[in-house]
Amino acid sequence: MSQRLRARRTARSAAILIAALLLPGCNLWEWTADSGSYDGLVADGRQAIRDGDYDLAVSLLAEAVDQEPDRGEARYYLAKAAVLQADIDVIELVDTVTADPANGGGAEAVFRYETTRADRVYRVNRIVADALAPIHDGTASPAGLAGADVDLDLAVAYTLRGILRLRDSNGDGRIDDNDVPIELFDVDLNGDYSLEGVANLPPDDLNAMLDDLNDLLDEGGQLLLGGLGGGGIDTDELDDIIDQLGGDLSSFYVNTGAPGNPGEGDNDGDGTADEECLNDLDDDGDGLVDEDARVLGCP
Ligand SMILES: [Ca+2]
Ligand SMILES: [Ca+2]
Ligand SMILES: [Ca+2]
Ligand SMILES: [Ca+2]
Repeated sequence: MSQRLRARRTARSAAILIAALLLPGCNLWEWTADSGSYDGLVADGRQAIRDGDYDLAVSLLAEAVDQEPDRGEARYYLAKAAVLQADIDVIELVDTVTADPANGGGAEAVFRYETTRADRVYRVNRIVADALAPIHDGTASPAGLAGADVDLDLAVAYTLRGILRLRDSNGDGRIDDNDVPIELFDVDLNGDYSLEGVANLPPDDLNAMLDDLNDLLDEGGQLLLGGLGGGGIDTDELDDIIDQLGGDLSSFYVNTGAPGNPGEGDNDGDGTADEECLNDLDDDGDGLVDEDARVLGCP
C-alpha cells in the first residue's frame, strides 16, 4: 500500500470514529462491547441510569445479571436502578424508621404507609436483597468498578422488607387489597411490639409471616453485627428495632396442630404452652390477645 493511500485510509477511519462518537446514543463502550454482551448491557444500563430512563436500566441490568449471575457489578447497578425506578429515598426511609416514635418515626411509621407506597417499598427491597445478597455471601464477585460496600444497603433492605412483610398477610409478595387490612390486623411497633387481630389471619399464614420476619431480621441483624457505619445511618437504633421486632412478635406463633410447626411449645415464655385460643380475646388475662395460641381444642 502506498504511503498516500495509507494516510487517506487513516484519515477516513478517524473521520468515521469521530462521526460515530457524535451520533446520539453512541458511547465508547459500543466499540469494545457488543451491546447484547454482559459488558455492553452493564454499560448501556449505567448510561440509562444517567439518562434517567430507569425502566430501561432495570431491564438491561436484569438481563446482565441473568447472563452472568456471579458478577457483582450488574447486581449492584440493578439494585440502584430499581430503587431509582421505584422513586424511593432510602436514606429518608431509614431516618424515619430510626426516628423517635413521638416524632412520627419508628418501624410503625413505615408499617402504616399508604398501600401503594408500602407495596412499592416492599417489592423494591426484595429486588435489592436478591441482587446484593450473592455479593455479600461471596457467590458473586464484589461490585467491581462500583467499589461499593453492599452490606449496609442489604441490612436496610432486609429490615424494611421485614417490617412490611407484616402487611403482606397472604405472603404473595405484594401488599394490596388481597391482604388483611391494617384495621383488622393491627400492629403496635412503637415500643410495645405486639400484634392485634391475629385471629383474622389463617394460622398458617401468620406463622409463615413470622418465619419470614425472623429470617429477614436475622439476616439484617447479622450484617449490623459487623459494625457497619456511614451513610448517616443510626445502625445501633436499627439493630435495636430488629431485636425487639423479632423477639416480641415471635410470641404470636400459633400452634396449628401440624407436627413441627413453629407454634409448638411456650412461644412467649410465660411458663405455659399454647395457653390461648385464636378468638380475639385475652384468655389468660395478661394484657395480650391471642399470644401463644393454639388451634386444636378451641371452640
Ligand atoms: Ca399480599
Ligand atoms: Ca405461653
Ligand atoms: Ca393473653
Ligand atoms: Ca385468645
